[in-house]
Amino acid sequence: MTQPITEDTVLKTVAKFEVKYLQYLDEDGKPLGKKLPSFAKDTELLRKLYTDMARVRAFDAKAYALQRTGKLGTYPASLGQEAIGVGYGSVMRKEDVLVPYYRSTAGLMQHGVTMAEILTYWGGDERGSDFKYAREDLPIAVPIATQCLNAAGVATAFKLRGQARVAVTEIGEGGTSKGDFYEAINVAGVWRLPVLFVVNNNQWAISVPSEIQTAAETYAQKAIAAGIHCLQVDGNDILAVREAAEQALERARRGEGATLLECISYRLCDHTTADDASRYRTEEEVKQGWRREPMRRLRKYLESLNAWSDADEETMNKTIAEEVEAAVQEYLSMPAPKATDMLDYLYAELPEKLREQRDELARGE
Ligand SMILES: Cc1ncc(C[n+]2csc(CCOP(=O)(O)OP(=O)(O)O)c2C)c(N)n1
Repeated sequence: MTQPITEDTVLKTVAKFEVKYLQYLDEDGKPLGKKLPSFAKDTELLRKLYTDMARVRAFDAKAYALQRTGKLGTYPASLGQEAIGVGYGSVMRKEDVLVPYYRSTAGLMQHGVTMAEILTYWGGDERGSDFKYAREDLPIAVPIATQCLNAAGVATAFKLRGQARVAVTEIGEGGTSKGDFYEAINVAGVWRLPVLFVVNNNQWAISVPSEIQTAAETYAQKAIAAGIHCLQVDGNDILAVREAAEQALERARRGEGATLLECISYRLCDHTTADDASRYRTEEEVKQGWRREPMRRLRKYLESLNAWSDADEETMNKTIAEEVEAAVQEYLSMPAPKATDMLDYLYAELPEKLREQRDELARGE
């Protein structure tokens, strides 16, 4: 009979871990403790963060409508998760690089990618990946978790060049099951890379709930195995997301390496326009999700400071509707791309076979 291995015989503890959780505002927008982050005193900034979340929400709704009328391809909305991308995006500098996944609309918009560019991409036109302002941000990744390795690569370049820049990437909690994710956090640890991995834990990977995606208690703790810093935050509390992201960026810029930030949120929408979430989750669960959503929470906090009114809301909605409409018009009125475009940007020099095909296309054969 085997003897269980116990403390009495051979065991000693070689490491202990804990994961910290950050939250400032409760579900009704009331501060939980006394010490808010210092930026929270700046009500103009809080109003901007609120407006930026509203812009993402309005944009998403429009994208949905465009898809339903055949004017856009499959689209993944961020309803209920706006605080994540607005939070980390609002503390990125221009010279930092965002390595987005398909649900990073909020982060992209914060980093200067236009709504028209995002529509162009989801309309199936690669010109949408040619960001005019955020020149060095990578294109949107649809294959799960590949963006994490790309971000580690970008961060390696920053480190080798001795630049104080950070690569920021975002991934769904389901995506953290992929090998690419583990490889990326591992190399980020070993090489002390200036990279921030933001996990959008919206509880669902299409129809797969969190409980059967991992046996770990948190997604944040995956960082511990990689030897990088980690924190779990309330992803619907923009004060928490912004503060945690800012500290992670500062740490990376100081040469102290990577951070994994798990942002706990909830996907209030379908996975994409091709999904019907009512087939795999209950109305009650979604109702619970609405109680915690990020916009209502910040609005209530702003109202408690007398820094937001119904009139502000009305003006904001009107302005945003106009901005979104202008972006839609820009997208819809784009001339079709040339057929040769699909080969022209593929290689520095086209291989012989492709050159022949390109010439054929150019002749319109
Ligand atoms: C390599 C790869 N495998 C499978 C898919 C199909 N797929 C698209 S989204 C998705 C679930 C992702 O869930 P999660 O990572 O939690 O992100 P979320 O969409 O919830 O933000 C899967 C499996 C894919 N896009 N790429």
